[in-house]
This record gives sequence, structure tokens and C-alpha cells, in this order.
Amino acid sequence: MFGQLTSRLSTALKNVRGKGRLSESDVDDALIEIRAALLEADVALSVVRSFAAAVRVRAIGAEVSAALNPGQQFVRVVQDELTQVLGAKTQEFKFASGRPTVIMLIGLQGAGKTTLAGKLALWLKNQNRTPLLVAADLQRPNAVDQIKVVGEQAGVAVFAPEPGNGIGDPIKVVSEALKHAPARNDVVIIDTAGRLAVDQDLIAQAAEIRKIAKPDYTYLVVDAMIGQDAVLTAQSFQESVGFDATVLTKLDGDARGGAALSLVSVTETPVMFASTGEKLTDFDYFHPDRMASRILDMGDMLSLIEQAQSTFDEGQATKMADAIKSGTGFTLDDFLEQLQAIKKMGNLSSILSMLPGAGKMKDQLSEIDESELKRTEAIIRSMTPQERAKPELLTGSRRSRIANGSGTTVAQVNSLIKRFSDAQKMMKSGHIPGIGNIPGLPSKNQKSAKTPKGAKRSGNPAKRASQT
Ligand SMILES: Nc1nc2c(ncn2[C@@H]2O[C@H](COP(=O)(O)OP(=O)(O)O)[C@@H](O)[C@H]2O)c(=O)[nH]1
Ligand SMILES: [Mg+2]
Repeated sequence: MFGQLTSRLSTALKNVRGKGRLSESDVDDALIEIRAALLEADVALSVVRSFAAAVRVRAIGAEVSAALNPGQQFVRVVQDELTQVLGAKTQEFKFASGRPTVIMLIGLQGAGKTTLAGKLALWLKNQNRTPLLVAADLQRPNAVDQIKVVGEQAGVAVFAPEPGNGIGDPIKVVSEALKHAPARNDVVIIDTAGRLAVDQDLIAQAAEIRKIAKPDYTYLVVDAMIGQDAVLTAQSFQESVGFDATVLTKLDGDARGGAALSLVSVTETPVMFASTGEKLTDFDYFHPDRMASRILDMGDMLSLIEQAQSTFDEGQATKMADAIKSGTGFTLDDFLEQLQAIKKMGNLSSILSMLPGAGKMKDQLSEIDESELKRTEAIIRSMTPQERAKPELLTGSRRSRIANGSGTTVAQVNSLIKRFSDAQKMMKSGHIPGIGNIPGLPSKNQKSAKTPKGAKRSGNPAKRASQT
């Protein structure tokens, strides 16, 4: 996410970070770099201008802190102002009282509305709400099927026209849904049709639905990957249909950042939620402060910790912490459990990208693929419980049996055991392994997980195919 912007901003800040004194011209030099980085990331010019002006005033004015040197203070000011640009505060979703809360999603085709409808529904269901998804996209024949699938995944009800009744009228569907909802549902989410570009029909339909549904919230769903165009799209939706907040989707992609950084100032509405992947759980409130530190490559430990907390149960976490502390207690079984928890947390590179400094490790991170995790899991599963508890039992012949059973090579088994015992040693000495030393991940000199050319592979072919 925001790879290019992050690396340019980090460079600009590196030059001032260590400075004990910061002259006006130091500030101006750094700002030239920062402006260039933002413009290149497609941030709207007006936003770049006011951002730079605000940073300059604060950096040159006397903001004295005993704890920070002037270079560090400058970085703090940049981080602060970036947080402001992104909307300053996380917005809290509020429910209507005594009647269903109505949410309407608008946006271009492919922006991620239908997926978002499912994500929101699941998020609300997890708060003990009973949302109803309403299929008001009757434009494309398979749109209704898509929202039914999404509703099923989220485990919530979907209100859609019966098939065979010809092309339904979205306005009718919405008004029927709203009549039907109060008896069973406390939130109604209306998924509307999009077009490839803003056109009159689309606008007229969305405006009409908004008029009759009187939603508590209308969210404009914006694909963060589309850069500067997002601002133009948002402006035309704002003039014609109107909305209360935006939702940014596809923040997991290599967005240039422009959309996120321009939307709030240009539309004067907050970003409410962030969508970070195709799975229904890849979704959260949009946190301006965390996003700012991520853009500046200062990491997003808060999101990471929250994600970990919701995945690991407390007992598991305590057990793990004890095992890590004692070192010896940490077995391949614990390790397998960890791997499964990591898998539950979601996409591995997106988890690791929340660590500080991840921007600099971008190339390495992109090499980490899920198949490496699967392979590691297969290897451990092919060991007996005794072997998992005591890797020193693993003689040559046992290793080749394991390679056979897991559809891997002896070299891959050896490498996993070596990395595991290195990690175990580090834990014993009181060090927690860093990104490069997690046993399941490729190490720096082990370029990729692919089997080297000519290496012998064991195991049956069917199993092999399913593991690579
Ligand atoms: N990587 C990624 N893909 C997404 C995200 N949100 C939606 N998508 C994908 O984008 C495509 C279009 O999404 P859809 O919900 O159908 O968009 P709609 O036309 O606005 O309803 C689908 O393939 C989704 O799986 C996201 O946050 N990250
Ligand atoms: Mg859709």
C-alpha cells in the first residue's frame, strides 16, 4: 500500500530526522521533496498546497518539545498534518433508535460496493445486529446472484426480486424492502448499480433511491487504486446524489495514495471505513492516525495488535508467551499452531506490511507467498508427535520420510528444521525473531520457495500438485 509515496516521504524525512538544528531553509528543502512526493502520488494540488503551508508554519514556528530534537519534531508535525488531511479522527458508526438504520452504497461499477455490502453486514452481525442486504443493482443479470452469494457468506438475509419476473425495478425493490425490514431487521444495506463512468441514468436512479429510502447514511464507495480520478468521480456524485462519507476499497493494492489523501479535503466528508482485501473480514473503520503512520512507514502496530487479539484467544496467547519466554518450551507443534493463527489473521504480506520499516522491505515481503506457509505446514504435519517435540530425533532417514509424506524435498525439510532451531536458540537467549527470522518464512539468502531446477522431488504427484 502506498509503496512509492512511503519510500519517497521516508527519504525526504531521513535528511532532517537526525538534525539538532533545523534552519528555515532545511524546512523548505524538505518540503520541496514532500510536495513532489505527494504530487507524484496523485494527491490533488490544492491539498498539497495547504498541507505544505500548514507544515511550514508549524515547523518554523516555535513548537518546542524537550523530548524531541528539531528533526524529530518536524517528522511529528508532518505525521500530525497528514493525520489531519486524512480526516483527523476515526468516525464512529451510530445506529438509529427505534427503527432500522438505513445505509445506501453508491459508486462506480467495480468500486467494491457489493463486496462492501457483505463486509458491512458481517461487521454488523458480529455486533449482534440483524442486517438486511437489499439488491437494488438490477442492471447486470448476475448482480443479484452476486449479492445472494455475499449474503450467504456473511450469514445475513438478502432481499431481492424473484427470478423470472423480468428486469425488476430497483425503486420498487427498495421500497418493498423497507416495508419488510422493521419486523425482522435493524439495519438495511442498499447495494446500488454502478456504471463505468458517471452518467445521467445512473445518477438519476441513485438520486431517486436516495429520495425514497431516506438513508441515515449514504456512502460513496471509492476504489483507492484509481488515483486522481477518484476525486472527480466523488465531486460529481456529490453534486448530483450527495453522500455523507466515503469508503475506501482495495487499500491492499499498490495504491498511489492520492485518492485517500485528497478525498477528505476535496469533499469535506470523512472516510468512514477501509476495505483491504477480497475476504469479508478484510474491513475496518478508517483510522486517519494509523494510516498516516503507515504512509510514513512508521508501522501500524495498533491494527496489528488488534487483529492478533481478535484471532488468538487469550489462553493461546499466554501459552505462546510462556513458551517463548522459556525457549525450550517452544515446539514445532506450537509453531504449527502459530502458523494457523497467522493464516486466520489474513493475508500474510498485508500483516507484515503493518510492521515499522516494512516499506523498505517491500521486495522481500512480496516474495513471501502463502504456498510457503502451506509447505511448512505440510512438513510439520508429516512428523510424528515425538519428532515435533524433539526435532533432534530427525535423522536423515526420518527427514526423507517426511519429505516423501509432505511432497517436498529433503532440502526443504532441512531448511525448515534449521530455521526453527535458530529461532528457538534466539528465543532462549531472550530475543524475539524479527521479520527475517520467522521460521516459516523464506530467509534472505533463500531467494524463493520454488524447488531449484533439477532438485529431486519426492511424494506422490497428486499431493504435490495440491501443495504448490
Ligand atoms: N483486493 C481487493 N479487491 C476487492 C476489494 N473490494 C472489492 N474487491 C474486488 O473488486 C471487484 C469488484 O467488487 P464488487 O463488490 O463487485 O464491486 P461493485 O461493482 O462496486 O459492486 C471484485 O472482484 C471484488 O472481489 C478490496 O478491498 N481489495
Ligand atoms: Mg455490485
